[in-house]
Amino acid sequence: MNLAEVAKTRCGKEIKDCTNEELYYSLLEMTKGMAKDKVSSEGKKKLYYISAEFLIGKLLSNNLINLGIYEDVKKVLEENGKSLTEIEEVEPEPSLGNGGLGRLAACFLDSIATLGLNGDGVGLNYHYGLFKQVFNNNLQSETPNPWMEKESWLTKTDVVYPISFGGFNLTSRMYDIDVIGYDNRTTKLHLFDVETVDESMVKDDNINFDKEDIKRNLTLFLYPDDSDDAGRILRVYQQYFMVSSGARLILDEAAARGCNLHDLADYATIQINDTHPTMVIPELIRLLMERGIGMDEAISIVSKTCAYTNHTILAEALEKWPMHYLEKAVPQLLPIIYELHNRIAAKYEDKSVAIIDDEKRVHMAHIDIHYGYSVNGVAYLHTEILKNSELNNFYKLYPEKFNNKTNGITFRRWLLHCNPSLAKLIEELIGPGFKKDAMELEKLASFANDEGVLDRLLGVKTEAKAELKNYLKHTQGIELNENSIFDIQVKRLHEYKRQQMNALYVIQKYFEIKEGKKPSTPITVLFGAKAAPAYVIAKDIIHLILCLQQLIDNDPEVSPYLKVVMVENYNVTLAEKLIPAADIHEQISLASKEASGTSNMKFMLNGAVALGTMDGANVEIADLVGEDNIYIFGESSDAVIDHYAKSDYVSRDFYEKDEDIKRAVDFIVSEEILKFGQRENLQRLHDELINKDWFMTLLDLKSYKEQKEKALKDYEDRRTWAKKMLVNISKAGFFSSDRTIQQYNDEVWKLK
Ligand code: 26V
Repeated sequence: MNLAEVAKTRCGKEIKDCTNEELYYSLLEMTKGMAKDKVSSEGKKKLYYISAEFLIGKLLSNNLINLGIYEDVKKVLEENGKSLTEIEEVEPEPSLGNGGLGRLAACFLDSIATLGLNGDGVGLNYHYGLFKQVFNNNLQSETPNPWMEKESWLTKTDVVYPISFGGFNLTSRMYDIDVIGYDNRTTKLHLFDVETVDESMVKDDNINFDKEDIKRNLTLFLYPDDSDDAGRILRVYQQYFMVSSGARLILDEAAARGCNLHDLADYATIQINDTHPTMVIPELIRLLMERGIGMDEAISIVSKTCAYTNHTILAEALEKWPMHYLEKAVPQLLPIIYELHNRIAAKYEDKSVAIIDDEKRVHMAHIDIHYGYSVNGVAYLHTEILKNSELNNFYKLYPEKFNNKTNGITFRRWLLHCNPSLAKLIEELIGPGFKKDAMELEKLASFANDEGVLDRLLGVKTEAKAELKNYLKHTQGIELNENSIFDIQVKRLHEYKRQQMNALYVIQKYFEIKEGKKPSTPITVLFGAKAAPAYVIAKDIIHLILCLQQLIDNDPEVSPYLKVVMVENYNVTLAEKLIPAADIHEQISLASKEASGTSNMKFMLNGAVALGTMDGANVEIADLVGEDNIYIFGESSDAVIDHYAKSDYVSRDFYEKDEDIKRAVDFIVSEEILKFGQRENLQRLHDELINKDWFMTLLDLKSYKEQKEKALKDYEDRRTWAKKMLVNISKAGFFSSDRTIQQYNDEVWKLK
C-alpha cells in the first residue's frame, strides 16, 4: 500500500488534509508493512549481538532511505504541502543507550542487515530511555524520557520465556523492531520486556523510583542510577533477564534449524557487547546442563560460541559484581560461576586472572576472556593497550584470542540522512557507488585542487551551519552566528574526555578578547553532553560551561567574537544536526583513555577537521589523512601510561609554574563567574583541578591552546581549509561500519 492509501484507510483523509501526526503514523504503518515483506537473512549459523544498549535514534527517515523510497515519499508529501522534516519531529527518539557503546550497536545492526548477514540484536525494552537533560540555574537536572507510544516500531511477538530469580519468577516477552538493510534484507532487534512493569511508579517528572520492587521496575529505565546498592543490584536483575531470555531464544532457534545442542557452535555465535551480557556464559552452560549435557562439554560448547568486545580500559567501568548480589538475584548461577572460577584457580596461580577475587567480587570480563573464543578491542591503539598493559596477563595466556576491530559508523544515517546536500555533491562528483562501497570516497581526492569543487564544499558547509542555526533557534531559543567558526565537542561528559580543558581554553580566549586581541573570525564553541546523575564533578563541569555561556552572552565586549553554547539534552537527533555543521571537532581525551570514539568518524565524514590527541581511533584518522589535515597535540599514550606508573604527574606544579594556567583556573571561582553560578560547585571543580586532576588536563592545556590557535588561523585561508575538509571526507571510507562488520564476520563469526 502506498502512503495515500494508508492515510485513507487509517484516517479517512487525503494526505493534504492529514496532520503531521497522522502522517507519521501512516508512514510508520506503511514502513512496517514493507519491512515485513522483505526477505530475512538465513543460513545455518546465526549471530546474536547481545547488548544492554541499542541507541537506535529515530527510525523513520533511515528506514525510508534503506527501503529506497525516501525521495519518493518526500516528493509526494511536498506535492501535498507537507514536509518530511516536520513529520520527523513527531517521532520520539528511542534513547536506549548512554553513548558510544549503544550507538555502535545500532550502527552494527544496520550494517549486518545491509551486508545480508544472518544476525539479530538482543537487548532490553526499556520503557524510559536515557534521562532527558534539563538546565535550571545553569545546573543539569534529569527527567524521565518515555518513547513508547500506543503505536511504535515495536511489534509484540508471542515468544515468551519463564525467567527465575532468587525467590520469584517472571515471564519475559519478546518485542521486535525490524532492522532494514540498505537495499538488502531485514534482520531484527529483539527486545525483551516483562508484562508486570508499572509505569505509574514514575512520578512527578522524577527519575527516582522504588528500586527494590523488581517485578514492577525491571525494564522501566535504561541503567538506573547505580550510585547505591539497590540500583546496582537492579542492574544484575536486568542483565540476567536479558541473557536468560536471549539464551533461550538462541537455543530454540538453533534447535529449529536442526542443531542437536552438541553442535551449537556451528549454529550460533554470540557477540557479548562489553561485560553487561556476560552472564550469558554461565546461563547457557546451565541451560545446556538442564537439557542433559555434562558440565565439561557444556563449558566447551559455550566457549566456542561466545566472543567478547571490550570497550574501555577505565578500571572503574569494568564490572565486578559482589558475590552476594548474585547470590540474591540469581542463585542458580552460583554453582556454575564457582566451577568456572575453580577451574581457572586450579590452572593459574596468578590472582590477577582469577574470576572471583579475595573480596568475593566476580570479575565479569575475566569470565569472558577465559570462556570466550575471541577478545577484541575497538581501535588499533586500544587493542594494543589491552594486549600490552591492561590485559597483558591474559594476553600471555591466550594470544590467539586477541584481535582488533576498529569501530565504524553507518554512512546511511551519518551521511545520506543527516547531510543530503553533501551526499548529493559527492554523488555528482564520483557517482553513487560510494553508497554501497564507502572506499569509493577516495575518488574525491582527485578534486583536491579543483577550486570550483572546493568552493561548493564550503557552500554545503555554510548551508548546514545555517540549518543548525535555524534548528537551535526554533527548538532551544539559541542564537548562532553562522559566519563564525563552529567548534564542536559532543559526547558524554566525563573527566577523561576533558570538556574542562575546552572550557579553560574559552576562559583564556575571553581574557585575550578583553585585552583587545580579537579573533579575525568569531568563534562559536558548542558543547553537547549529559553527565551521569550521580557524577558530581561532571555536573560541575556542565555548570562551569553554562556559567561561561551566560557571562559571555552578557558581555558586549566579548560576545561579538566568542560564543559558548551548551545545547540541552544532546541526543542522536541533535547529533544529526550538529555534526554536518562543524568546522572543527574536538577529540581531546587524555591519550590512552578513549577506547575509540565514534563521533570523530562522523565529523570527519561530514567534512570537519579534528583537533585531538593521539588517542582511540584518532590515531588511525591521523594516519589516513596525514598531518596537514588534522591538529594533533598532547602527550602520547606511552608517556601518559608512564606518568600513571610512576605517579609523577602533579597538577599543582603546572598551576603554580604557569601564570596563564593559574589565571584561567582561578577564574573558575572569580567574582565574574560567581555572579552566574554556585560557589560550592565551582570551588569543588577548581580544587579538583589543582589537587587531583586525575586525567591530566593541565598537562596538555598549553599544547592544546597552541594547536587550536593554529587551526583557527588556518581556517582563514578558505580554499586551503576546504582541501582539508575534502581529504577528511575522502579518507572516511575506512570508518564505515560495513567494513567493521565484514571484518568481524571474516575473522570472528564466520557466517556464510
Ligand atoms: C562507563 C563508565 C561507567 C561508570 C563510571 C565511569 C565510566 C566510564 C566509562 C564508561 C564506558 C563504558 C563503555 C563505553 O561506553 N565505551 C565506549 O565505547 C565506544 C564504542 O566502542 C567507544 O567509541 C568509546 O571510546 C568508549 O568509551
